[in-house]
Amino acid sequence: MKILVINGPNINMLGIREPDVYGKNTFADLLALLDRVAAEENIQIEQYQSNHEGCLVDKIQEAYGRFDGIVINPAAYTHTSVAILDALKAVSIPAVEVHISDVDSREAFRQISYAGLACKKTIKGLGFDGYRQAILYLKDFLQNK
Ligand code: CA2
Repeated sequence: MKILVINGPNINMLGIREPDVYGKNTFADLLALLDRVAAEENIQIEQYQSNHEGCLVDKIQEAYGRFDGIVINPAAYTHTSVAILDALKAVSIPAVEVHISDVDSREAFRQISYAGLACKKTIKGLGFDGYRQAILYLKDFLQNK
């Protein structure tokens, strides 16, 4: 089973600012955590981060025929990007949307998600554990489909 984990803009800055919103752990901590989860669950994962919308679209397209599932935190592009929504629909790979913070209790513009419209599930407000839960959800979904 192969899962692609995609993170959008500024996620690579985690732990540097706004620890009250996103926690004090760094992006390197997140990468290491997910590598550990994958090893424990016997899942192959690839992790990708970009600050560029087109690169995220390219990566989703490249996943077609190569990955069984996608975990995606499109970060700010969640709330703006029809291109990412269309790419997820185009490849039709089961996807789970993750947000570290509870976007529903923040500004109104963060309560709109385009990417989420193409996802099986959205996990928000659980910090880094949301990514772990997304991987476990996809594992279960893919094994029982
Ligand atoms: O809660 C989430 O996971 C978000 O996707 C994070 C995005 C934000 O734009 C979304 O609305 C919710 C932001 C990513 C990280 O941004 C940073 C900002 C300051 C310092 C470090 C990271």
